[in-house]
Amino acid sequence: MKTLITGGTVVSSTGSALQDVLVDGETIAAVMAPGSQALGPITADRTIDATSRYVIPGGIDAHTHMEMPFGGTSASDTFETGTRAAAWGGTTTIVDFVVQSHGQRVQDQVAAWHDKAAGNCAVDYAFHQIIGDVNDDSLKAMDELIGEGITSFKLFMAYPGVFLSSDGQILQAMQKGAENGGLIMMHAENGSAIDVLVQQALQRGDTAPYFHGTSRPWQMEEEATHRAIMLADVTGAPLYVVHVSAKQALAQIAKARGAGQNVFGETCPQYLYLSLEDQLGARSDEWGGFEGAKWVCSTPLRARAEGHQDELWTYLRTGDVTSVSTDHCPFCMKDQKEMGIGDFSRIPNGIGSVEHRMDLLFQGVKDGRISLERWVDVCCTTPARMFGLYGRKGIITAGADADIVVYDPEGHTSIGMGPGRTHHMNMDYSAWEGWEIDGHVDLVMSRGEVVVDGGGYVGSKSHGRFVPRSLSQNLI
Ligand code: DUC
Ligand code: ZN
Ligand code: ZN
Repeated sequence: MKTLITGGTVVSSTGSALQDVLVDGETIAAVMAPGSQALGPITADRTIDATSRYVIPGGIDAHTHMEMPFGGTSASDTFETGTRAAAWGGTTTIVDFVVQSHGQRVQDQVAAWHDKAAGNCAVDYAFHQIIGDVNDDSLKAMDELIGEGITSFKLFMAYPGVFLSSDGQILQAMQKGAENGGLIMMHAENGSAIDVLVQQALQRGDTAPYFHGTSRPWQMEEEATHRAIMLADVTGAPLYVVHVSAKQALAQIAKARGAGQNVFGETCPQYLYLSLEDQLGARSDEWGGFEGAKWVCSTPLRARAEGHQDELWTYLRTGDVTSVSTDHCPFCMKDQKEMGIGDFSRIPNGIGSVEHRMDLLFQGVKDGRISLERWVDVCCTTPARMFGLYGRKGIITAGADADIVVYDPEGHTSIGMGPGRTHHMNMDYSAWEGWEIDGHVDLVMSRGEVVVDGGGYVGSKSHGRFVPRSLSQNLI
């Protein structure tokens, strides 16, 4: 099956040009000047007219948690519903986290995640490994996983008693990363100190969702980020700090990068757009003092008065924010977030955004925050390079997988659950209700198969495949 995408502007991380794209089966066969006869007359089985639209690589969301057991419940999107929503929004690869908690064996957990995902994904998927219990067995598994295409390992400085590793354990895992080339990903918040602040807030009677934010102040993120950077420096491990929300943490990352260290920062749409004041402090008639639970996640949304959001956009433009993922970890209000009525510490942490990342970041282009090419870079190309997918994913070039999005810069997307709005994630609310985007995902192709077309999902849950990853291709 040959498909010719004509008339569009192909956008890469480095430039844009009017080009035709020929897809043959699952891969891109050629990227050519419009109407080029260099390959002789082209006979395609199907032609897609992309006139006036951008043709970009499929998005890569390198941070999702589908059906993850967490906070006494499980993330509400399954691999099936979550990857379908991803497809709707122009994301054609997710990298999800296999979870190893205390007492669990890493390899058992990897097998469990393969079982959950196989045959249930609308788009391609890969895995990172959470190491929640650093011990001889899990350190050995880190070597084994590299050979199985799982080449990045998340550690936690937060969540004592659940995922937190001591500094000594982190050091050991980093030594392993330095040795085998695995990328160390870090949830950087000082969990022990935060736990005390949380207990003190609850004892004062500060039980509403807003106090989730105030009990995780930016100093706790900056301190942990700095500590992680120092530990990485001692060991020589490459370090990728996930879901950075504090501008001070990013300053630490920028400083380390300036010194030539392999340190990278990820942020998420919620930290670019949402805030402690507007969302965690929200009190609609429907939810009263509890509405802010919709946006309880960690790291937390930060105070706009402190200027984090604007500064994050700046770091995104200048390169010290390496990429934008969602940390997609959805929970419903009913029966899930509600567990924390009267005690914010029981609200399961997480926001669902896998469907909206490409649109929300495109709005940054429209608003003059980032360039068109940087949009593709932070959403598609650098995530591919960062996580060993580049060449196959994250780029429109001959030989790459035909993961392609046709994006209309003059289209419009209304996000939310109301009529005429878009929301396909398995949640009973949208964290982005009412957001209006000056752009639209018109068509999504995953390995040569159209999965979203003309505003409808036409894919299947048997399409997505596990993608083994190489070591990071993005080290300094
Ligand atoms: N933070 C979240 O908000 N949810 C999942 C895990 C995490 O670190
Ligand atoms: Zn985390
Ligand atoms: Zn996460």
